[in-house]
Amino acid sequence: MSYIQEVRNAVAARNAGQPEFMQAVDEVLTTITPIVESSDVYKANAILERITEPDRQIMFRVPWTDDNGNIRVNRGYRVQFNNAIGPYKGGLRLHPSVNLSIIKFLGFEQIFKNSLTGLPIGGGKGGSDFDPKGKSEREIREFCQSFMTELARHIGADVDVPAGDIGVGGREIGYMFGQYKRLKNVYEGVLTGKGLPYGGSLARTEATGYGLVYIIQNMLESIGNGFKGKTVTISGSGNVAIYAAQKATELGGKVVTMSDSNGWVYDKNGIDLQVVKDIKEVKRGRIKEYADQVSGAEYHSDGKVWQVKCDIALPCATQNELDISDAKTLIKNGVTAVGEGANMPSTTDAINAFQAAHVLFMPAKAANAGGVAVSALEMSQNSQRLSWSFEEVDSKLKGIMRDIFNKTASAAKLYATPADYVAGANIAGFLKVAQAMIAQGV
Ligand code: NDP
Ligand code: 2IT
Repeated sequence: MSYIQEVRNAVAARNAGQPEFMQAVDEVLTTITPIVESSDVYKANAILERITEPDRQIMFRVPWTDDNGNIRVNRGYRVQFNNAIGPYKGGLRLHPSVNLSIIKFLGFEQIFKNSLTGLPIGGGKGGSDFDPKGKSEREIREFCQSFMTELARHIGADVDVPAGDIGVGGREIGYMFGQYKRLKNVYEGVLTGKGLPYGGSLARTEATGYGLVYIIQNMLESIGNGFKGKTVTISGSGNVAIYAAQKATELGGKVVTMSDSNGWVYDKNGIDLQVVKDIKEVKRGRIKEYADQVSGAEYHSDGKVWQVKCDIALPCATQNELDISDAKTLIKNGVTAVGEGANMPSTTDAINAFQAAHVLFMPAKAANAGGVAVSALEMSQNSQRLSWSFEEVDSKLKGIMRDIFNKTASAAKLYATPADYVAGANIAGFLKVAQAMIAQGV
């Protein structure tokens, strides 16, 4: 049995009942085979065994009281996966589906994504099975404070720097930052995605969506193409989806769909983002309201946005939201490019189908790295006690996404198949972390 197969089996045995984590591990192990088999150094240093086992996995009780005075308990997580190239860095997710498997898949992917950014950040992730939907401001605040009361002892500006993810935006980061400061009496860049008056970076809100569109533009330009005149379908209507839609529209694309967990909207005239922002960022409402406000727009509570004919598909909601039958529909309808704004939104079968059909496919680790890259720029600004202009951060983001595209494309060409960006991103991300781990000893 090959070294990779042995490690794979051992990881599966040790992590039974963690399908999302195994899905992420399998994808990486399969695609880095040419590197691992090219030298004994990886086996001799047990790099695969070490990179698949988190440095530590923290699970804790988060008690809070609801507006009726009942005491409620959720489970909090922080998985500190790998700090070979920098402090642990990765978001916090608040969603009822959160469990150890999901946090570990996200933390594992973050190692390679953060490496690809070229910035000094390790991989981590956290969150809770708390459901923010329908909670009052006071309940959100109390939950965030209670969550941070435990998390504070495990993090720090040079140790582990959390940020937002599903269910965590500026409001939640603000409450968590306030609680950290109260407990530690230290003013430091311990979280990113902060508000602008207290150390946040301009362009962090836009960064993941903008970065996604920048790298897809780079990928399309490599075949003499671009967003101009293209029909774009987007899933989700949160932070990533909204700013991907904004930049895709600015570059001349027509975004015709957005969704949330209840349903999706189709607007043949192109989504009016002001309406979406008002529903989602101001009123915290449902995407259904878009069709009530915009004439000609359709709302569907069944099916998915992937049934709409498009040139470019950008899944920006959640893991495994695009499966093999969605991929087949997209291919049949002539999709030319897919970019993953969400983490692991495409199932393994769907990725294989896109690649077999020669659809340009940019995986999450490369495609959505703009968010964490600007988080690392926020850390730099905090350390320097300076803040950069929007234009400065945005232009750095563009450069970083271009660099990620070049690294991913050249690793694919050198070690795998040209335009196999899944292999390219995994290999390029892995090599830097593995070299750092080897240099630092066991
Ligand atoms: P938000 O909470 O802002 O938005 C999430 C969106 O996805 C909402 O429209 C939500 O709908 C939908 N969604 C979430 N879970 C599900 C589900 N189980 N089924 C259907 N729809 C769902 O999160 P973000 O935009 O920040 O994150 C979206 C994705 O992007 C995630 O995969 C995240 O990990 C990834 N990502 C985020 C980054 C960031 O900087 N924020 C950086 C890199 C990746 P509803 O409101 O109904 O739940
Ligand atoms: O998945 C991700 O990269 C994020 N949610 C952003 C992490 C960060 O630290 O900004």
